[in-house]
Amino acid sequence: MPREEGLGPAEAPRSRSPAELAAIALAVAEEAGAIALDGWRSPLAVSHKGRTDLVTDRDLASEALMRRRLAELTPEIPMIGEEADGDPAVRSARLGRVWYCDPIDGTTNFAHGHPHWCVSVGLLEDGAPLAGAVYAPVIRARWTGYRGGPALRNGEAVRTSLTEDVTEAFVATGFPYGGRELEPDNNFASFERVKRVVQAVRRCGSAALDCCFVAEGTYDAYWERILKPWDVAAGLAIVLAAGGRVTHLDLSPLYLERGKVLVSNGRLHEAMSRLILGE
Ligand code: LIP
Repeated sequence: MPREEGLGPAEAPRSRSPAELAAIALAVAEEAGAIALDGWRSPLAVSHKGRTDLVTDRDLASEALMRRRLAELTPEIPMIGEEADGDPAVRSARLGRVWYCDPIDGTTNFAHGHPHWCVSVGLLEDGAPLAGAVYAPVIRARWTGYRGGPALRNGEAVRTSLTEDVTEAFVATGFPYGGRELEPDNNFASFERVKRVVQAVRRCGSAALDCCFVAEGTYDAYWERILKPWDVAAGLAIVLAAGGRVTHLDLSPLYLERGKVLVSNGRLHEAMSRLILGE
């Protein structure tokens, strides 16, 4: 079918397997993670994209490495990164394969010397998660996953949890930058409703890591209302490979540009959706 003009690059050849692409994602994440780690708890050049939305010189160096290496390894696949929002035509096309990369997910933690941050390299195919790798250098953890394959943590297979009772659930969430958004986008009411029912709620500050913790069964579910595609492109591929479920908060099929992400072990998904939405 001829592609309409202005939809971005021609559809990438689908020659590489998801397994090969996950291995490429991990190799690039490890190189970028080493660059970021070198600046962790060191003097940083920090600037503000918004009142609380930070970017450091390490975010920029990590993303530059990602862009260079992915162009070398997969020249046929475009890349969208957090710090250079990328060609809107590519983001809106939802066709073919596109890398979505977060050079440091958990930038606020990183900038304050907190260990909970990672590098995330995800691949979407026609808008859906195909493969991904997340590398958290300080905690020495690497997760990979791809469609039809296993989810791995440091080379060991992982699966989502078996928790079925929402009152026993150990879950995570996050809040948008600024925190001045109005309800429901500030997530305050959802947090209160969930907190009153589940066993515990964590807010650790990295969407990619929160997804990986669901994939490995540490968390039973995670949700957030205002996320960018690069925050979760890799993490969602890993959750799906681990047998988890991924939707919007209202259980509709996920379109990453909309944010409003709910991931879980599948067993708790509908109960979590009702609590989050107050239904
Ligand atoms: C962060 C997410 C986190 C969310 C923050 C921010 P960043 O991404 O990982 O879950 O709560 O608001 O979006 O900006 O550190 O790459």
